[in-house]
Amino acid sequence: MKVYFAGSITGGMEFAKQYEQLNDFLKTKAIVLTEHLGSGKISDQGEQLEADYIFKRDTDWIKESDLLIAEVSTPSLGVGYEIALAEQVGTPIVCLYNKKSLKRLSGMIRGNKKITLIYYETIEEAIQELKKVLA
Ligand code: 6IA
Repeated sequence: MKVYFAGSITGGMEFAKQYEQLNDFLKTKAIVLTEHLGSGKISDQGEQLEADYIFKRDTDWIKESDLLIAEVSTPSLGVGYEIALAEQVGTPIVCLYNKKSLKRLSGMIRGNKKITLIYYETIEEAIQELKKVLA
C-alpha cells in the first residue's frame, strides 16, 4: 500500500515531532511516498527544490497513492490543496488533528463527510486509531 503523508510546511511546523512519530509508524505498514516530511530533517523552508518540480511530483504521488493521511493541526494551503485533489481523484483521506493545537480546524475539513477525522492528544492515541483505519 502506498500512503501520501501530508502536513503543514510553509504553514508552520509546530507539529514536526508528531510528523516524525507518525511517519515512523506508517513506514511499518506501508510505502510512505512523502517520507521527507517526517524525516526530522525538513524545515519550514521545505525541500530545497524548484516549486514546479515539487508541484508535479506531489500531485503525481497523490494520484498514485492508495491513501492520503494528513496531519492538519496547523492550517496549510498546500495540505488543503492536497486533500481536495485526493478527493477529486478518489483517494481515501484520513486527517489527524491534535486537540492541543492553538488553531481551530477548518469547517472545510470538519464538514467533509468523505474525510475520516481522528482527534488525538497523544501519539499513542493517534497510532491506535490509525491501526483501525489501516486494518
Ligand atoms: O503550504 P505548505 O507548504 O504548508 O504545504 C505543505 C504540503 O505541500 C506538504 O504536505 C507537502 O507535501 C507539500 N509541499 C509544499 N512545499 C513543499 C516543499 N518545499 N517540499 C516538499 N513538500 C512540499 C517547499 C519549497 C517551495 C517554497 C519551493
